[in-house]
Amino acid sequence: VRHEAKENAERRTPNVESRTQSPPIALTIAGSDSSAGAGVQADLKTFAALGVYGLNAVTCIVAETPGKVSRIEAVSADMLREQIEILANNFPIAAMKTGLLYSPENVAVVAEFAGKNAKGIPLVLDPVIIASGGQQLLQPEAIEFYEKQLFPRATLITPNLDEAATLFGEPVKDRPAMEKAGRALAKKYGASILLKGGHLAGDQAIDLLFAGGKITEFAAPFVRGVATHGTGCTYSAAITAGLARDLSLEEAIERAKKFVTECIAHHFRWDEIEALNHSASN
Ligand code: PXL
Repeated sequence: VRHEAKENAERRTPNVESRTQSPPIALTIAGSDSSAGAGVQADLKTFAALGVYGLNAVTCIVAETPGKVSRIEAVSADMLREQIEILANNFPIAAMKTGLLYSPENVAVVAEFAGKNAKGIPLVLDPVIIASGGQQLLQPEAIEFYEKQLFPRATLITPNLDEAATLFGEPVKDRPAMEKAGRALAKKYGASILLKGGHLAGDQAIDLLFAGGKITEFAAPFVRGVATHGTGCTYSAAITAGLARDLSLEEAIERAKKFVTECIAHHFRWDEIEALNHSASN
């Protein structure tokens, strides 16, 4: 009995070593996804899974299930600024990322913070424009604010093929087009670009990193037959977690790619729940 009591006491009071080994801190500035597969929820889960303490500043609230966005409401620019400032003034943020910023006003708030108070902090920018179900998430007027104010401050920008096509102004549908678009975007924004080729045909999901005039390829087996939601959020959050742990950009991407591939292979089967709901209502 005494032995048990001692064990319990130890569990309640961690030893000094584990108390002082505080995890690094990462911040996500993104939207809230009610179905919790994407957005701040995906980011915080990813940070936690990778041993990083996650902070969040919410830009908008999205009522949705995977594939169906029913309503989006913006958080005001003042409220977003307040969240970011209180966090920045009270926590040593080691790395940060942005997801859906939603409005031009919110992009401007983040750009001001990233350019002034957060100058030395690595910034991973996931340029969320359209949901995986095809719905427009970002207000179209926000793209210009992104390009002029925020992209030049990014450590890494992580467009998928559709987002790269929107930014590049031409379709990006094969490997040569990826190389052309990636080079051009890296030069245009003065930032490293991770162009995600996941949606290309083939048995490998291939991403290309354009950094320092060099192209590096990251490949993983493409997991077929799964309906995914939030993979882009999870990927950029995992890269941010790696940077918070002081990994190089290449190493952070390599580990993040493995993590996302693993998450996709073992993901929550939303499509099965949807099928059950359908058969119950018929
Ligand atoms: O997966 C893109 C995405 C990002 N952020 C939020 C979202 C979504 C997709 O629906 O809701 C908040």
